[in-house]
Amino acid sequence: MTLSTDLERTQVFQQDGFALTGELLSMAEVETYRNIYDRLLSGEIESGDKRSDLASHVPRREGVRENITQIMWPSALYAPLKDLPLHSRALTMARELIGDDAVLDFDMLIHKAPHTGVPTPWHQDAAYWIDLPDTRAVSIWVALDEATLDNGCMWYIRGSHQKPIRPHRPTSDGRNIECDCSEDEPGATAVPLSLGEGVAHAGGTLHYSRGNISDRTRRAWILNYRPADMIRLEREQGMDHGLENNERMVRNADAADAADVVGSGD
Ligand SMILES: O=C(O)CCC(=O)C(=O)O
Repeated sequence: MTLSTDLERTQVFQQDGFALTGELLSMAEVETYRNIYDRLLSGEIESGDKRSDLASHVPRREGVRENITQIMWPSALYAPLKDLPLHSRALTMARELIGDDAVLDFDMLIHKAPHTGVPTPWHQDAAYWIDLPDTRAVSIWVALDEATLDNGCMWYIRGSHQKPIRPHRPTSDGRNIECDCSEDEPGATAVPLSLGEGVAHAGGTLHYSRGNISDRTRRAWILNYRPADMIRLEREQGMDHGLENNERMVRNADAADAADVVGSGD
């Protein structure tokens, strides 16, 4: 995908449910973020209950702490992040894509270590979230390593955000959620990225990534934006994406099967 203007990018985002952002970080800036990322991963910067395994339902190989490490709210765990360039650049991109009232809802890290080989389950982010009257939302997924098919680049189902949210269910250990989908579905598109590049997806866009079967690490920084009024509504209802309580479940009524309705997660 080559995009020449901002207008085209917004049109692609609205039509397909995802769009390339282009470069958001230079190589030197990527190094700064990698350093902080690795300090979070090693525990030098403490993440407490904000750290979990996005594929905890899959048996782990010996010596592997998480199949897929997810750390919610890095910007809350390490305050200087807010003064580094990514948050303001991603905010500008989010406002371009969903409107000037967009503000940061939450951020997170998703890391796939070499040879962990476990896919991120197919899901729509909106299934983790409570119902809101204004569903505009954008996640900006930023590659701190080259993202390829072999180390787990993102995959999307083009146009899926325009269809009803699919039924989701808790993963077998109840700690994350998933839905039925596959790379064989029409519109399935892999999005390899170079270092420092990003891809933006909508809250209703079906996505997943393959397991990392390569020798290389796959570090992604993800920033989520939605209208300020909707964030206010979410917070009033106790929904803070793991800032206080890092519990993930099916929360959106449309995505919940009758049996799975649990007040419900990212
Ligand atoms: O990085 C991944 O594998 C999954 C990312 C994801 O689910 C998201 O950004 O919402």
